Amino acid sequence: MHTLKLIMIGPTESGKTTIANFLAEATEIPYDYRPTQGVRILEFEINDIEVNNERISRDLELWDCSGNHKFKNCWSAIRKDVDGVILVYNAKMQDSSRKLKEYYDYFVSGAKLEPNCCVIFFFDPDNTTSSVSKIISSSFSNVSHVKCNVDDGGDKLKADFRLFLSALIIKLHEDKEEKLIMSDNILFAK
Ligand SMILES: Nc1nc2c(ncn2[C@@H]2O[C@H](COP(=O)(O)OP(=O)(O)OP(=O)(O)O)[C@@H](O)[C@H]2O)c(=O)[nH]1
Ligand SMILES: [Mg+2]
Repeated sequence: MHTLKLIMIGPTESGKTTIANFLAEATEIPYDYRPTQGVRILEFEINDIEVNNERISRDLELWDCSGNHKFKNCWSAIRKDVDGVILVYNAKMQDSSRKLKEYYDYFVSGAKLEPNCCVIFFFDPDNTTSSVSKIISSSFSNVSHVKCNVDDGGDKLKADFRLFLSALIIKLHEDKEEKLIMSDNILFAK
């Protein structure tokens, strides 16, 4: 089974590196903001993902990308062979909807991924937003949208990540089976 390639992208200082480190259990948190230079690739294994009543393990590559447009010339290389996309924004920052749309168009639509290959995580520093942003939910109506916090909601964040992975792996299996059926039909028709 191939290593799953996931891209984590969103505006600068939205929490991508914080979340990526937490999911990969890479460092102690919290830590100070240090802008990511281009991209960092975190490789780790995730165990016990439930897929069609079975528990499986998968190797992951989590590409923690900079949100800064000065690295835009790397985007096409980053997007290559991507399986899933995690969009991240900070509820306190302005104009997130427009910014996320640009990342979504490039990394999800541009990679010909379907909306269920994407999930939106948002961090609310003041913890004032009880629910997700309606503007963002309506702009990305087929994308799951979950609040996350590495401090008090760490378990929930891990659970949401696992749910996303499980749905993504099921989708990839279905796509593979569909391709096999199509290639069998082509061979049969010849
Ligand atoms: N306490 C807490 N702080 C968070 C959380 N998510 C993000 N932060 C803080 O928000 C800031 C965001 O920093 P990064 O995660 O490095 O931001 P980034 O999105 O990777 O930014 P770029 O690499 O520049 O694109 C840091 O100061 C984090 O400590 C969270 O869940 N809890
Ligand atoms: Mg970063």
